[in-house]
Amino acid sequence: MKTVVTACTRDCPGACSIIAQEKDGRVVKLHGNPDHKITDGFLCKNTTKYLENFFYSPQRVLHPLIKRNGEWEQISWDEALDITASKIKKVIKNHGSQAILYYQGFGARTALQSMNKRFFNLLGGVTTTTGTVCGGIGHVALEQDYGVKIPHNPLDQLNSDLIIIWGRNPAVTDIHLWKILKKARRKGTKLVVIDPVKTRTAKQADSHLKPAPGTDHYLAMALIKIILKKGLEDKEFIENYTKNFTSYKGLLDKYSLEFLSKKCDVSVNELKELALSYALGKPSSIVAGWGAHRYRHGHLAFHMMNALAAICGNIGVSGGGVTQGFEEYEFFDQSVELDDPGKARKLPMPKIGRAILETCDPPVELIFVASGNPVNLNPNSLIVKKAFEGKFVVMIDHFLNDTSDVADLFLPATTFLEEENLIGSFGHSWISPINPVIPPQGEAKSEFEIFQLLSLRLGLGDEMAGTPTKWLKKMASPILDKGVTFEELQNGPVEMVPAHEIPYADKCFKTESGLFEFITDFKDDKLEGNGDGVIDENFPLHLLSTSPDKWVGSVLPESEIKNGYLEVQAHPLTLKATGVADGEVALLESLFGKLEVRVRGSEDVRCDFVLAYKGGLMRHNKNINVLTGDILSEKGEGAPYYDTRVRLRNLNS
Ligand SMILES: Nc1nc2c(c(=O)[nH]1)N[C@H]1C(S)=C(S)[C@@H](COP(=O)(O)OP(=O)(O)OC[C@H]3O[C@@H](n4cnc5c(=O)[nH]c(N)nc54)[C@H](O)[C@@H]3O)O[C@H]1N2
Ligand SMILES: Nc1nc2c(c(=O)[nH]1)N[C@H]1C(S)=C(S)[C@@H](COP(=O)(O)OP(=O)(O)OC[C@H]3O[C@@H](n4cnc5c(=O)[nH]c(N)nc54)[C@H](O)[C@@H]3O)O[C@H]1N2
Ligand SMILES: [Mo]
Repeated sequence: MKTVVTACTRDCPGACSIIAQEKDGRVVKLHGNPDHKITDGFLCKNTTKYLENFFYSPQRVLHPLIKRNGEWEQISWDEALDITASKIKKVIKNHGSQAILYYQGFGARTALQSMNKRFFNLLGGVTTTTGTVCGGIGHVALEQDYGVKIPHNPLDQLNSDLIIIWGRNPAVTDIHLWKILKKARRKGTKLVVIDPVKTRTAKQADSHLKPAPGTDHYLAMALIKIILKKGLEDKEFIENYTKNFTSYKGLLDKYSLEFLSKKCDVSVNELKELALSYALGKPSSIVAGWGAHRYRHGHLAFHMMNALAAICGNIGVSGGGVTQGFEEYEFFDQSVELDDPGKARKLPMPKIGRAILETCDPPVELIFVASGNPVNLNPNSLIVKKAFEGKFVVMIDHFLNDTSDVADLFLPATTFLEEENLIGSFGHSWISPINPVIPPQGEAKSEFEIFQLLSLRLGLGDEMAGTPTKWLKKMASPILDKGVTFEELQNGPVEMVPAHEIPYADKCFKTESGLFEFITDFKDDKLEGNGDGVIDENFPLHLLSTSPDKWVGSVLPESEIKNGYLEVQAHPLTLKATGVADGEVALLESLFGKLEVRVRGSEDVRCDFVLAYKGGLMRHNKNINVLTGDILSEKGEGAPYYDTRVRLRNLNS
């Protein structure tokens, strides 16, 4: 039995370090690696079952495929690469390199994927995406207020008196963070959840506030008003380290506490209780998730969380702060990607379908998708599908999915058990090695090799030549400069920022003023509706579509892929008002599409929204994104999925 250290590359903050066991040429078991302080020697149930559900699944594609007359046919790598290279040449000759769209999803975020970008830059600059369908909206606020966004090490949460888990469901989406938070609770830390849904996390917390969707900024403003009224603010911090406090107070003065409480639909008593415990916690921390991002004005929620932390002096102290995502490429030298050669064009990821359809001069002719399933996971997926249908689409993936339904060529990729790579994380600051446990299954190739082979066919071979080790060493040079050897990096996970290094501990901020900067104003007349300030009364309910427990993104185990209906949850009063019975199939409609769904009555949700999971397959009529609107957030070029308004109708009405 041989063991190899590798890491999970799936779209999750864990990026777990794994010890894989190999016997007779087969990977037989995956264990968590105890040499990682955050992922700490255990794996989620999805990864524990990775071998049977995904790696050795008969559904995994192990040979290049081409679609002929609507059917997939196996072809050789030579043929697949020749076809791809000649398409690239032809499109560049007839329309220029901008007519190629490179779409990189979030299915894996490894270091060597920078080489994909290098390849497309070497072509002369292609069309890529700007903005994101993941975070982004709140990041703008964090960067504006602090200068740069720096989260606290998850282990620093153990030093908190009180933790607000804000728009995040770590019991499902980040089990290692959840384990740390539960440990903090056992030591006496109070856990408060702010979420419109009574999630698995909320059920195990000390208290739970259930605001109306998209109203977190009002909620935070209410907390701040109460704290200021009681004189519990940290005057020293405000005076010495912040800018715009007077204007910010002026902004607060425009709203009464009763108004704010009504807006977020949380009682003044509950607000007072949380305000006091947050202000008296020495320190208190905010662990924010992706829920509050997914609104057109999601940046305001983050501005106000930041303001709350600043008012109480909870910035720059151990156990404090506002922690959101980490940057997975932060520690790598990304100059291998090369600079934009000047001709690169960018289309907004949250509106990718519409943008492709509207783009001309030159129009998009060839689309390359790597580790993404935009036809499933991007908003308004019917428009995305329509836009992709007219183009030649090449994709690199492990499985056929909704995007492969509109693809022409499928190139099978290796996984983290078959390739050499490195990976950062969006949940902590560790870098983990990815090492091949066994040779690639079937004819799968790493993305790195695929782009090398294409570059040889396009006369760019010299620019992409070399082993993965050569390029990884170059990308890891900032890490090697810190005294870590490359061998250490290959042998096991490395912590880049220790828990005792506290963000903004010197109280110096990278803003222009060098101070923490409060937001000074916002207009709340256009915050509602489908992005235009107008609420169409025909579509009274928000549509929330969150991360499922049983799968990650849109990669479902076979047991979850079945016919039937997408299940959604609605409050019993919503069912009563719409004449839909618990368990019944009903029609869910938005301005963008309609879907038959099975409705479950649940007290865990509020009356003003319907709750579903992301990632169900379109071909089984379970893709929630046929309903979501492809609008852009006010800031940050993000996707405000949860602003989509829907109505629920009895099928017989
Ligand atoms: N309605 C709704 N939609 C959402 C969200 C939501 O909350 N609600 N969440 C959004 C968020 S947060 C995100 S990040 C996006 C994710 O959106 P995507 O990144 O587009 O989707 P995923 O399903 O995570 O992954 C895409 C593909 O990557 C493939 N893949 C996995 N590993 C590898 C690999 O090593 N190599 C290659 N080549 N392929 C690989 C998988 O098989 C999968 O088909 O979805 C967004 N969409
Ligand atoms: N098992 C599993 N784990 C995953 C993923 C997965 O698909 N499956 N996806 C991964 C990805 S790509 C990401 S980005 C992360 C996301 O990680 P999380 O942010 O933890 O998860 P989400 O389910 O996207 O949304 C978080 C919560 O926000 C709440 N919410 C919705 N609207 C509001 C609001 O207006 N205010 C507040 N306060 N809360 C609101 C939702 O009810 C939900 O419980 O998870 C990752 N982990
Ligand atoms: Mo995400």
